[in-house]
Amino acid sequence: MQPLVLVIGNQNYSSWSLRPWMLLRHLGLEFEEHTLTLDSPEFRRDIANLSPTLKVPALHHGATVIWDSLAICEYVCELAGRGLPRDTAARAVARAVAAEMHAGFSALRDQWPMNARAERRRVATTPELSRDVARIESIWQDCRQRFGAGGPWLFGDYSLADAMYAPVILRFRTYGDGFAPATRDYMATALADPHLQAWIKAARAEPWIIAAAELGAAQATLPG
Ligand SMILES: N[C@@H](CCC(=O)N[C@@H](CS)C(=O)NCC(=O)O)C(=O)O
Repeated sequence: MQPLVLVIGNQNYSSWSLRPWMLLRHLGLEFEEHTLTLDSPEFRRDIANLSPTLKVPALHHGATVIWDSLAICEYVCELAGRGLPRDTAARAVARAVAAEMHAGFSALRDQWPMNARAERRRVATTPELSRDVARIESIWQDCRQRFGAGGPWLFGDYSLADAMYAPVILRFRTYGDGFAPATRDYMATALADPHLQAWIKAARAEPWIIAAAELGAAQATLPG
């Protein structure tokens, strides 16, 4: 197979980059990372040659370039022959929840920007943000209950749907509180995942700060 090269942004902030990166790692497909620092002269210089939308992520596979996180996730599932549930109904629901993430949750995306290394941040809650969080909790609970019997992920085995929600796990960890038990269980599974841990470690090692994505006052750690 021709080598796969995934063009990504900063691991601390680039939520769209995290999704295909997680799926490639879980599918065991070897790939090279090409990192462009968001909001930098290097990004502006190089992106036009790497992605037609001038955004990351983009996957290069020989002469084929696939832009957009969801399209890349679908493509790598095809390459690997797995990554989506085998059952037709479960597969359709996995695609629906992935598409819902891709197209929606704008309050969550704006108000809780991904900041992989940050913990215990608190920002003011709005009704729109609360609605997004509640909807995501209900999606996760529904998928786990109806389709998750075969393993710890949304559809049992790790799938494209888990990859699409990986940045939400990090957002919930950074800003959230008071989640339902089912949410906490799924977050614990996702946060213990060695691939997500590797991403967080890489994010912590990055020197770049994007002020616009540094929201919320850090809460003091309580003694004891
Ligand atoms: N719908 C696209 C969104 C991609 C996107 O917005 N990427 C951001 C980084 S997470 C980006 O490249 N921003 C750089 C810019 O807009 O200059 C996808 O799913 O891949």
